[in-house]
Amino acid sequence: MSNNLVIGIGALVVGGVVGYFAGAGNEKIVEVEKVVEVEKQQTATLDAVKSKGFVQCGVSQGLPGFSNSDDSGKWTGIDVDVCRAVAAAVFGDSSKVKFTPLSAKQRFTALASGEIDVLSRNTTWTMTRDTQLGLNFAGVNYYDGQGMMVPKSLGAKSAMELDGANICTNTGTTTELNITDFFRSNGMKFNLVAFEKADEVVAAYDAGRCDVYTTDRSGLAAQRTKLTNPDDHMVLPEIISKEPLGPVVRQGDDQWFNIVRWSLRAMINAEEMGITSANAKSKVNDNNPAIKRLLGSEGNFGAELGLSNDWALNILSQVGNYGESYEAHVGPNTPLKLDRGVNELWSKGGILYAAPIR
Ligand SMILES: N[C@@H](CCC(=O)N[C@@H](CS)C(=O)NCC(=O)O)C(=O)O
Repeated sequence: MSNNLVIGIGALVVGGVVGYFAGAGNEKIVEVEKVVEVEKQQTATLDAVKSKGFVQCGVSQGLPGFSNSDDSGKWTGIDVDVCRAVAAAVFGDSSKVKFTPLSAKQRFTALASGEIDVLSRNTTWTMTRDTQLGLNFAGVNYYDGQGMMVPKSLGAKSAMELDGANICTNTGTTTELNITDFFRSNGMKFNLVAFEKADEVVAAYDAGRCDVYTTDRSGLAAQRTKLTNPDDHMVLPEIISKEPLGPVVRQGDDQWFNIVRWSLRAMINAEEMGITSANAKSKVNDNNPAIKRLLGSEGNFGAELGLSNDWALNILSQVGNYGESYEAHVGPNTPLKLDRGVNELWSKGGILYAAPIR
């Protein structure tokens, strides 16, 4: 059904372009070729993923709570759960996913070149990334902001006391840009020490090569756990930027974009409806029609994505809702100890607000 829809749209665009270029000779043919290419891309990712049998997901090289692998090679984290959710939606099996660890610098090229199908790697949604890289952000799975960590022995209580500091961070990030804005706009000097690999940043900071470690505050919570003496360090109160982190896909394949976007939304909507990994299967015939639509016993929502109608049931029973994922990987009972804060549902005072399934 969705294939027919896509072909319909493709044909419409061809008509429009031919009309526009009528009488312009060769340009007409070139433009039509472009449209056919666009039409192919519209379903290309789902078809390619199905035929290879797994989703190739780009993640970090190791950020506890977000995407991290243990000694046996098992990946866990809230970003990993987004990848598993997409696999559950497509295959009915959340294990049909492979992970590509990427540095911040490598990530967008890996996605644009087709090396990965989706990037789920604590990546900040910014206007330039959205408009200039041929990519689209499919949502936000963690609202963050940039912070600064210092050794307690430095004696600083505020970022405003850091004039002249040596600051460690990662290359290819929004972090580098924000820290520069912050110091310049406050008339302070600083020396940036930037590394490509996150563990190089941790090692340099731990060895005392920098006075300050700056990154997303969730990243500070994660990387702090790797320091020799985590309790000897503190995070300063200032939040110097907005870092909405979320999964990214290539532009030009709306079907795949929708699959990733609605997989995340299904997890958020499920939490709002009280659907968990433990009860999802028993709620299929619930009296609430919104629950029935989400779990596939009413409507045709999976088919409209090019999937089966139990797409979200598979996500929820195998991966869980957003809150379960949060609590398991980054919440107060994990080493990161992050309160829900703004990442709480809108109905509980946070800003998580997923469009409804209907
Ligand atoms: N959210 C920022 C920063 C992302 C980033 O790369 N942060 C580092 C520091 S937390 C990181 O992910 N390190 C883990 C890794 O590279 O494996 C961005 O999108 O530019």
